[in-house]
Amino acid sequence: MSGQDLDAVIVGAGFSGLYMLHKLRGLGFSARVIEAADDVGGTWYWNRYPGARCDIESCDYSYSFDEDLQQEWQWSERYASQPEILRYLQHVAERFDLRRDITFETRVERAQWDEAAQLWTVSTDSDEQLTARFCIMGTGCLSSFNTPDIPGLADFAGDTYTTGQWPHEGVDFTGKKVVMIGTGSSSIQSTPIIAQQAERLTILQRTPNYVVPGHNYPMPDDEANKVKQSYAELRDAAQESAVGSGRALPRTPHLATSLDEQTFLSDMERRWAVGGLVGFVGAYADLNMDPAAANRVGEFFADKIRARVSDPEVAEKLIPHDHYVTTKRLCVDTGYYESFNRDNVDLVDLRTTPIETIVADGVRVGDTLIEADALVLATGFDAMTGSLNRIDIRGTKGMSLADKWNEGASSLLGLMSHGFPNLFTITGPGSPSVLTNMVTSIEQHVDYIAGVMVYLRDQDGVQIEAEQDVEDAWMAHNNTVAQTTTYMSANSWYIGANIPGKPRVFLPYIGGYHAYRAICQDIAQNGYCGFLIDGAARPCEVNFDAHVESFTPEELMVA
Ligand code: NA7
Repeated sequence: MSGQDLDAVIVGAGFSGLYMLHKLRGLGFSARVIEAADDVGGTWYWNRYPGARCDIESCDYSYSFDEDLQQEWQWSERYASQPEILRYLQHVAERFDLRRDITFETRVERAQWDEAAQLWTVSTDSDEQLTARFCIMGTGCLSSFNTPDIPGLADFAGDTYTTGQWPHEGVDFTGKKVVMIGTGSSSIQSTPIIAQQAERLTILQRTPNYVVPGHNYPMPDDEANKVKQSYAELRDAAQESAVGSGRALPRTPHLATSLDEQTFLSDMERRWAVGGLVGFVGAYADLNMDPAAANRVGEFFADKIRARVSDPEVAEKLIPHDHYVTTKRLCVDTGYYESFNRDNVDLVDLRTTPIETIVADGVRVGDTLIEADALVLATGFDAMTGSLNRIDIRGTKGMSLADKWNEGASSLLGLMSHGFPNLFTITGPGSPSVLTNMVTSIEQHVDYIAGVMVYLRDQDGVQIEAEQDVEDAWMAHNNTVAQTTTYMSANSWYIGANIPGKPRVFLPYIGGYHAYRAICQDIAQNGYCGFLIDGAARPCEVNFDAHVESFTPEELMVA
């Protein structure tokens, strides 16, 4: 390599960056990971709030790339807690000797494409500069925390905690009055634990969410062994699944709207008894498409809330009313609703009484001061684009990626964006990512990116980038598929609605993991058409619609 430090710089040492490093090493590429934290883990390094846990079953939410790894690692619970996932990733880093190629406590600030040299120059906050043929972003989909713009936030005299940047030493809320803002997954997981400690916990809710029970349990040895013996089938099933999960419950072969009451209820009860989100998201062919189907399922959820929350007024406040089930990320709980049956937990509906201001000793909601010693911000993330836009990424002619995405993120397959040669985004906008089991999607992307790099190397090529026309076609396809669903109607972070001023584009690809994977394969089999190799475009006949399960209203009637 002349004038070049590495084949690839990888940003981030979470699930994406770790596997990318391992994969590239195995293919003979030189690579270095740059990581802001002082250890591996990514999302699972930062999100240490009490109760943080994965919503996908542990055996599913784990790497499949190495048989010995999956045989030797034993998960202790059905859904792994944050500390266990972090230990797993630390184990992976040790096992594959990854740390020697990771620079910790260093944040990438800028990445610039040098057109003449055809190299990326990556600059960090420690004034280091690395040059590499490829720059690969493993920056995560939910890693740029959203600090709400609430008047007086800086005036609060007590301690303020954000769920996505929780203190490593933990927080003891014993004897404290705690106010938590937000009722997404992070709040739903942490509420039961904070409620047990705090003298008083007040939850400030802007939008209630749909929540399914996790039914978490310690994994008995015989079940863990059974899982290990069936990993091959589990992983195969994940590859064929719309949500990239080998544990997804099969779709009921009837529409939610066509089932008689008794059959519908017994089907929903069966799913409820299993628990977990992958049993619900694809339960019926019409669920994500027909408001009537979503309402029927939503009413089932509402009745569950009424049954679990003793105070009927509180129960009604907790029932979602402004979006269809699944259109905002379904949450999974352990004891969330029961927390509201405690004497020391209050729920405030911000839609009825908004926050006026935060003051030194609490939060003023309407005319009432809610006293607080501690404030917990569980206010979410600038999803999918936040962490990419935080880096000053400059492509051809100095174009900034953030500027290109000013009107909405755009990429080919969530992997590459025209004007940014040799820059890959793992689970970038336009990829199935957050609508799937992230680990399945991450492994698919890493393998695919590595495949592109090997193809380029085999062709003696130097530069590859998305072709603008094909990128536009991909985004149009993504939008068309999203428009057929109820998802577009919700003010979700999927669409950027949680960040003031963020352009509204449906960010994740909603055609399903299996369809996405098949499209990627078609493109690869056609010589990676849709990607310009050293500036040369090739015709791309790949039909994006071919693999997507779609239903016309007439077909829905008979599905
Ligand atoms: P989420 O799901 O984005 O939840 C954030 C919550 O914070 C949500 O209830 C928001 O209400 C609320 N929020 C955000 N800003 C404000 C302000 N200014 N005032 C009041 N309430 C506010 O983030 P999580 O961390 O819980 O979960 C993220 C993902 O992690 C989750 O989906 C899983 O994939 C894992 P809103 O709904 O916007 O009205």
